[in-house]
Amino acid sequence: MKNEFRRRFKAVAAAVALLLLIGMGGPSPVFAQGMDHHQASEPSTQLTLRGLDGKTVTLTPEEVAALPHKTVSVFNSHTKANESYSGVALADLLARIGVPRGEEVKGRLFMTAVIAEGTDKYSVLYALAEVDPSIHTGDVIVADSVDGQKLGKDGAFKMVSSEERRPARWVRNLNEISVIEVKP
Ligand SMILES: Nc1nc2c(c(=O)[nH]1)N[C@H]1C(S)=C(S)[C@@H](COP(=O)(O)O)O[C@H]1N2
Ligand SMILES: [Mo]
Repeated sequence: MKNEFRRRFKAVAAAVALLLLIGMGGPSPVFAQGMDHHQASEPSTQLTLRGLDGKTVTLTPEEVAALPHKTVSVFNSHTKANESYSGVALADLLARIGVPRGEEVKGRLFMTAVIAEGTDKYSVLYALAEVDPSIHTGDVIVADSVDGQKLGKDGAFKMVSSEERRPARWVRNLNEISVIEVKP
């Protein structure tokens, strides 16, 4: 009886070990996503904005550079450095595709999301209310320079927001911003 138990225990242990080995061979998608955050991605070269009614505008770095800029000074907890980004307020860009701002942000617009995506498909979500300077204290900008220099490996554009403890929603190589209604 005791031997039978041992035999079964060994069989189960071997199966578990095998499953663990297979698991290590191919990381799960969740694990893979956790690991990719330092990897270089294709540099962004343009920025496409998609509005609520399907209106789409694509801007070149030159077009973005010509718009009014503001500077946001942040502490990057990843690099442990102060950084000063210059860029265009996201609300100003969204206004170009007809997204309401200021006092016009009300009702169902509080269930509206702004999704920012990089060339590597990394994407993050902001609530429209977080992006509106009349509501939120934080600044959300599409930066095109840092400390007076081009962004280099971070591409032509990088989403940067103040008030974040971790720079996880700062999308490097930003190339697409879509506004969607979460509750249609
Ligand atoms: N395009 C893109 N941007 C991204 C990421 C990513 O994987 N792809 N990772 C994010 C995360 S989780 C962090 S912590 C920071 C890290 O940025 P850094 O490597 O430039 O410090 O970038 C953010 N922006
Ligand atoms: Mo991160």
